[in-house]
Amino acid sequence: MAVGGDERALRWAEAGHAAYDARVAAAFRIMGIVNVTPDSFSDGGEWFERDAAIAHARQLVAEGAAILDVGGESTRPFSDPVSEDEERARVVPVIAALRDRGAELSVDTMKLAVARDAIDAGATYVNDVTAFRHEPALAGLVAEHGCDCCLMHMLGDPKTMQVDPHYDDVVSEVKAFLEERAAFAVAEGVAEERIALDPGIGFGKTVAHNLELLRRLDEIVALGFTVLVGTSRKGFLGTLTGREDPHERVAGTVATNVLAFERGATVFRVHDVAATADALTVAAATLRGDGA
Ligand code: HH2
Repeated sequence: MAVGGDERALRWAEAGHAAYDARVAAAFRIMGIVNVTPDSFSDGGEWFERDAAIAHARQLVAEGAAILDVGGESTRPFSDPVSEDEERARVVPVIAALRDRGAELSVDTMKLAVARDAIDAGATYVNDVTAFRHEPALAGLVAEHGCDCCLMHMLGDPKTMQVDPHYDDVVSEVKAFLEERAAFAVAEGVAEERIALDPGIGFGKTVAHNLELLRRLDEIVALGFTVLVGTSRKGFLGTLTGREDPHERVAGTVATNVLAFERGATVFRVHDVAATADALTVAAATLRGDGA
């Protein structure tokens, strides 16, 4: 059975691999996706019921998730926004139930009020796909509580982003956007080491844009911030492999995460935690040249 980072570290340490272990465990963090939504593109409705979401989240921790990303609003292409009350009612009880369960708790929201209640319930990470553009005051909230945050690139909004996206040079434009948003966050008081930047795979991007961002991810890593990627089960993997069912895109997801890891990304937002943990453990050991 796949095990969580800390548990894996303990087992390896017991087996006499203490040095190897600490370095591999520090190499990457897996963010397990907990969608408390009826309409997410790949698992919509599967975990909408509160107890099912909580049980699923615990399973993801057992599989190696260091962070749980709890979301109550789908951002899939063409999705409709959800009211603040509805989003709060979906995510806050789930976060409260997961407190002290072995993973850092992230709330996937663009709304200040939802983030505030999620933080009160135990979240210490805010994942905002608008990078503090929807509600700039979210940056101050993150700073005040010393939370981690993820700032993601998106072209337009979910309703319009996949309508003929265009860039002259996708990597430089995404990089410039992320650099500007990170500077904004820092100016609002967020510590640099609390910020992760995310190219926003699938958010206003064609298949070619997504592939170029992954291929040249080192250019975004060069900004000096933690880099997070979210390719999990996304449409471009289906286009490339012919797999229409998102559940069948695990191998494609793993391939992109290994490539992104090699280029310097260290946080991986995925549905399939066990497979990703195994792949990144092997990739980390290989790149470091260590023997197990
Ligand atoms: N992708 C999704 C949602 N949130 N956050 C970050 N930082 N990066 C991503 O790539 C990202 C994200 C979309 O995936 P999912 O949560 O599976 O679907 P939905 O938005 O339909 O709930």
